[in-house]
Amino acid sequence: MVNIEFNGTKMQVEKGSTILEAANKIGVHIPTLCHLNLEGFGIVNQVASCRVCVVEVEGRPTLVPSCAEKVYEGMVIHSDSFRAMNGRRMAVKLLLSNHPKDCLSCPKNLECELQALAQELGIREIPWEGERLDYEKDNSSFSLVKDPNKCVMCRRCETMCNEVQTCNILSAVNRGFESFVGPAFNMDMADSSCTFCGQCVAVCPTAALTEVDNTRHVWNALANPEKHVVVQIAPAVRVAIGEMFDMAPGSITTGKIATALRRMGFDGVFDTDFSADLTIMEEATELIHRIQHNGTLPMLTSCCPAWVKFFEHQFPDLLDIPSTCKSPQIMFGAIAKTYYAEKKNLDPQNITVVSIMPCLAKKAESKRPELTKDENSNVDIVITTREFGRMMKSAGIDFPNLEDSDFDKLMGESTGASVIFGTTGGVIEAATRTAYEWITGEELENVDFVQLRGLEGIREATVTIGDMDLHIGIAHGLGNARKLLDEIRAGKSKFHAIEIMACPGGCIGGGGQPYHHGDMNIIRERQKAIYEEDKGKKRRKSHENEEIIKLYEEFLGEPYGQKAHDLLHTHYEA
Ligand code: HC1
Ligand code: SF4
Repeated sequence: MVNIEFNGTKMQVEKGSTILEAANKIGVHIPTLCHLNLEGFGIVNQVASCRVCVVEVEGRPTLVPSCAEKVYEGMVIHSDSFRAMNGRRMAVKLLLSNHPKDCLSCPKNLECELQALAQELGIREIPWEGERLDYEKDNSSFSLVKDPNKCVMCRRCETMCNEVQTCNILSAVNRGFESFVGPAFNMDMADSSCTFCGQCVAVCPTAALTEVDNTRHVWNALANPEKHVVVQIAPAVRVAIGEMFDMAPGSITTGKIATALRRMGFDGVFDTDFSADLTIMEEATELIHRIQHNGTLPMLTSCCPAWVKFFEHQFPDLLDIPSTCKSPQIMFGAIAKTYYAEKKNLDPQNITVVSIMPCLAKKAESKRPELTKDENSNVDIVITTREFGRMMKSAGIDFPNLEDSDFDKLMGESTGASVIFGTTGGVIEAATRTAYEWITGEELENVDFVQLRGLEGIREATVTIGDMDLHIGIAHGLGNARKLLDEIRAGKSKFHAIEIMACPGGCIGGGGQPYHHGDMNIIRERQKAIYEEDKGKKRRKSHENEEIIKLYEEFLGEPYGQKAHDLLHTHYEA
């Protein structure tokens, strides 16, 4: 411990802390911009580039950045002096002097951290009109938009992409005033090896990186009387969307979502959880098949599209490792435009499938050539949780006070196994529940495989199923995934099955979720809510979903059979 004096109060703080950490511990607020503590990964973006957190230290000629400066014995700090406050205001004014001031129509309006800082620091005028950057926006991808003119060089996206995700797409382009963060040579994002995980978007403080906004396409479809518009909602959305309406993180809002979607005018209100149960039918069968027929092991889950892009780009020699199952979002599109169309006597051409996903990569996934070549089995429009929240706001929907309702029949039933898809560890737990009963022929009484749960970046567990010990690995965050993949490549993997999700926490931490600013407590609350929803379900194993049983009886035939192969499985390309 060291003795310091902070804003006139003497105290002891841990040796090695930064001034900012000391301030946080004693409840003194110092504003920050570039600083980002990715607590769950033990990674801190500490570039000290924005100078928004400067404080005065007695005996020092200049103000010092509190995020990078460590405390020492006898240090006397003032974060509330005129000089310190003025220094912070100056830093923000300088950032604003060359920032585009189109706040009213900016995609980050009211969610921008620079705008919030200007408000917090009471900035009412920007005395200088600085030179502006004038770069083209990068609209090349289906997932994200890059606007270099709004980049404040905080480097948060770079840390996320390079250190957490190990994708190494982003770095400083150009020098000095001309600089911004982008891919090498400022190539189009679509031409880079970007996975579209959207984690850079999740941590960008301004609108330099945002999601592609598809909301107008949804409104247009809803306004088109020729179209029968069905919607699916992903597992993780239901435990996060409430945050956009000041509900506590982890509020479970499944019933309110169904009501809101009906009010917005959707003709069919359905659940991706339904097709997550369907995925388990196929994936558990595939796993058992691979185990019993000396197939390629380990088998890796394939429902996370950023993860799929990652292994296609970075591990092209391992394309036979992932399951061939399409993701639940894409399986939903395939069933909506075939089985549902048949049952409802609709022309698939007139059905528009909308997905509400916590994820930016789901937008790109829905446009993959092999998943769109048959227009009668695809997803048409993908929006994120955030876009959905904004749509409800513009429609004047009082979300927190909506009554609950159920999803529609045919593709609306789900089990607890599908709900847990939304968190890291959930997909493999769901598959294990089904594989256990199918392999042993016995009823699984305790469905809670708690050893597979948690938020550790890499987890492993052994589950005994009959006379077999099933070795399971789990990774979330692509940097963690890379470690397991390197082991497989080196022939050292001990696992039979591995679940990988690209985003920290799994889909609950997706790049399209309400901004959580790296706060792992929010992720924890969302995760708790997922397991709570699972616990409350009448059925908790995918193969007990009665609508899924009927779907196989009436339409698909056997799991992993020919029709299922044609509609529900895919392939990967390097
Ligand atoms: Fe996910 Fe999935 S769990 S990938 O995280 O397998 O996005 O929520 O919809 O498809 O079900 C996302 C979530 C989601 C799919 C499912
Ligand atoms: Fe990197 Fe993911 Fe952002 Fe692409 S979307 S630049 S992979 S963090």
